[in-house]
Amino acid sequence: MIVRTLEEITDSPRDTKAPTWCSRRFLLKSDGVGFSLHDTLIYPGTETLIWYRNHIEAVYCIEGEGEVEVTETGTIYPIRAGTLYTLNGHERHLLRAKTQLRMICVFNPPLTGNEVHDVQGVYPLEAVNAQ
Ligand code: 9YT
Repeated sequence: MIVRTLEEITDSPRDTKAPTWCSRRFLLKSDGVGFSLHDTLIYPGTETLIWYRNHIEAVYCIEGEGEVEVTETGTIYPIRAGTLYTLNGHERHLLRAKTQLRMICVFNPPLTGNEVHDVQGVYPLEAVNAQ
């Protein structure tokens, strides 16, 4: 059994920081469970371009208010606590946080731990220096 707390992950190597978000990565590829699970904060007033070409991500909002726009269609979905969106079509999207969003994110295949988006909003299939 794997047991971890937010307190021990915060500011550890499992806490990945980007300009518009931070991601507390509770489960990673090295844990061997077939997915990764993250507690992510999206900072208020930000917009992030994301495109998971190599991964499926499910995102469950537990705090905050914002929206996600599918760039190909322009469709906008509001996000608030209790909203789940799943990028099962590898949709390129813009994530906007009106207030700080707290999201529980699950990735398949699992992230290795060091991924941050490149200029196209993409994570490589496997980042180097896995934790
Ligand atoms: C919701 C979302 O995709 N945020 C970006 C960070 C990502 N959740 C991660 O790497 O944990």
